[in-house]
Order: sequence, then C-alpha cells, then structure tokens
Amino acid sequence: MMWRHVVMVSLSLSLSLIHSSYPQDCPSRQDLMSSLRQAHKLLSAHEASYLQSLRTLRKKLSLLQGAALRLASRSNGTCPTLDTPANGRKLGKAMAVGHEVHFLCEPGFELVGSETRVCQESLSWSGQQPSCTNINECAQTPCLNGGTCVDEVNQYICMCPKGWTGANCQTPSLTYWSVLTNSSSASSRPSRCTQLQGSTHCTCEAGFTLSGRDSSLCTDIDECELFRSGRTGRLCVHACVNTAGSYRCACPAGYALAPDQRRCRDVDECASRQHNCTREDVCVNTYGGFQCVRPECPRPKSNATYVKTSPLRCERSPCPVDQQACAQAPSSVSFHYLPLVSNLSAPRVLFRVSAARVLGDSLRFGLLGGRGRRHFTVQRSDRRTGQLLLVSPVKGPATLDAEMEMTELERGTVLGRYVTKVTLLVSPYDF
Ligand SMILES: [Ca+2]
Ligand SMILES: [Ca+2]
Repeated sequence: MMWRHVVMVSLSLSLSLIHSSYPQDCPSRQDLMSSLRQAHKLLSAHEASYLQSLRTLRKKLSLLQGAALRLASRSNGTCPTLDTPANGRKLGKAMAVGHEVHFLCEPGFELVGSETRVCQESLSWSGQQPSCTNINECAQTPCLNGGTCVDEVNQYICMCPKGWTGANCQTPSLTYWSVLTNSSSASSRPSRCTQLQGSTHCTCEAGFTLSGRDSSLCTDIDECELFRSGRTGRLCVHACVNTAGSYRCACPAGYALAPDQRRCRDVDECASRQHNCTREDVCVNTYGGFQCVRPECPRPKSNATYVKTSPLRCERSPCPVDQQACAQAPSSVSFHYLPLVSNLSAPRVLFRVSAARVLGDSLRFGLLGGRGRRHFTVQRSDRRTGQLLLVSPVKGPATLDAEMEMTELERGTVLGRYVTKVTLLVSPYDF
C-alpha cells in the first residue's frame, strides 16, 4: 500500500506539472502530446521500479522464513531415537531434519523393513523400523536322501538317515552297508550325535573312536597295535587279532585259548583221543602237539638180549653162565619222554632215578651220552636217588636225548646197570 501511494503521488505531481506549465493559455496540441509522452515514460519507470521492489521484498521474506525454520530445528527439531534391531547395527547418530540413519544385519540374518530412514521436516522418520530375521538356510532344502534339516544361525545341519553321510547326506555310508552285510568285520560305524546348545556332540560305542575329521564316523580301536609295545603287559600270550569293536587272542595249532582268554593251553591229544597212534605206539603229549613213539629195545650184543616188559621198558634176558660181557650189559633200559616248553629257565631238575631196592653197598649215577649232552648233567640227590638236570635253556622246537645210568656196586663189583633214556620234546613256543 505504501508503494502504491508513492506511485500515485508521483503521477499526480506529473499531471500537475503539465497544468502548471500552461497556466494562462491552452497548450498547443504538440505540447500536450509531448507532456503526455513524458507522463507515460514516468509511469513505466515507476511500474518497473514497483515490480523490482516487490521482487526484493519477496526475496527478503524468503530469507526471513528460512532463518526462522533453521532456528526452530536447532532448538528442538529432532526425530525420535531409533532402536537398533536385534542381531543388527544402526549407522548414523544425527537425528535432525534431513539426516539419514542406515541399518545393517549380522551375517546369517536378513533385513526386513527400511534399510535407510530419513528424518523428515515433520520430525518423523521415513519408512518402517527394520528388523533382522534369521535366514532360513533350510528353505533351500539342502539335505538329500531324506535328511532332516536343522536351521541354525548362519548355517544348517543335516541329520542323515541310516545309510547316508556327509554334510548334505549326499554320500552313501559304506560302513552302513558293510555293517549290514558283515557286522563283525565292519571297522567303521556311524557315530551317535546329539545337538547341545548349537554344537554337535558325537559318541561311539565301546571299542570305537571318532575318526579324524568326520565326526559322523567311528572307527575301530586297534587294541593289538595300541598295546603292541607290551609295556603295560601283553594283551595276548601269542597272537592278537583285532576285531571290530574289540580284539581276541589266538593260539597256534595244538593249543586252545585258556579260560582267561589271554593265554594258550596245550591240547592233550593223547588224553582226548585226538591222536592217530596205533595200538603198538605210545602216544606222548607235547606242548603244541603229540608224538607216537615205539621205542626199540637194544640189539642183541655179547649174548645180551632184551625183551619188552612194557611199552617203555626193556629187560635183559638172563645171561648164559660165565658170560661176563653179557653180565656187564644193562639189566634194563627204560624210556622216558619229557615234553618241555621252549627256553625253559635253567638249572632245573628234569628227571629222577631211584633204586627201589638196593642189593649192593653203593649206587653210582652217570650220564652216558645222547644228543644235546651239553644241556644236561647228572647229580646224586640222596643215597638212593640220582637226578638229571637241565643246565642251560633249550630253544625249541628241538628233540634232545640223554642217557642216564645207575650202577649198583658191591665192594667195587658191578651188580647191575640200569639205563634210562630220556627224550626231551621241546615245543616251538615258551608255552
Ligand atoms: Ca578293535
Ligand atoms: Ca599236545
């Protein structure tokens, strides 16, 4: 209104000037036109000036309005605090108008809602409050062959049915098939796994242990290998046979496993009639076997002949009168078979010879000979008894002989000689 008033004042002044220029006479037409043109120019100038002023005024008003808004936002113009989503993060702390806040989720979670929110002039946030939800890895049905998928944070676990193994139950479990076909020979078996607080715990049945990397598989413990050094005692006296989930001891032929399942016990083939000896033979049980023996009596020599009085004893027939050489020959020859184990410790008494009745005044004991003589010696143990001693260990398998003689004397004269042939049957093993 003020500006309009100014313009009106100016225009009135111009018109009054026209009137005042011609106070007495009517102006000429030319003068009048000139004055009108001047007034017109003046009016245009005023119009331009008026419009310019309006523009300047509007600009000033806009500046004032902006300053007022900034002032308002600086005082309390903030958007409300935004929550950080569970399992996620919030980026950006400024909450003034025009500022942005961004949201991220931890691995294994996906963002549902607005990823970015802007503080609007209305002091409210754009978009929706986001949340982080667990990505369901099982949604893709990764478990094959009927495996059950268990969704976990950032991962999944396949619970495989019998016969399948692997992260996605993609591998046929060979062990399972071998368990089916030959349960005792399967050296691997599936483990039993349980889920506890997000981690898997697998156990094996007795005699098995989890195999290296694949916790779904249990492998047999080789007890034989484990205790091979024998520092804590040998598991088996002879052979150890590893089996799936356990072990067993084995014995060589001719032996049976002792009740302790650890040692080997000789089978007495003679007593249990497991021999093939004839009626004329004598069955001699040995460690790990047996022997059929038929000892021969000494051949006739110097008119001394022998007859078998029992399967293991020969006696000299009566000598003709005045046959001194015959009388010097042994009165009897006895046979003894001694089964021994290998490397038996020495010295050790193997055999004793005793006179049942003594006719003379003294007895003499001696070693005549035989294979492996160096292993033996003969000693008197009392007045009537002599004994055969093993003086060094014999490593089997071996067969050794020793001929032990007992001589009966009467004032230095030989009354009789009695020979005992001892045969040692040494087994290959120390049992
Ligand atoms: Ca085993
Ligand atoms: Ca035997």
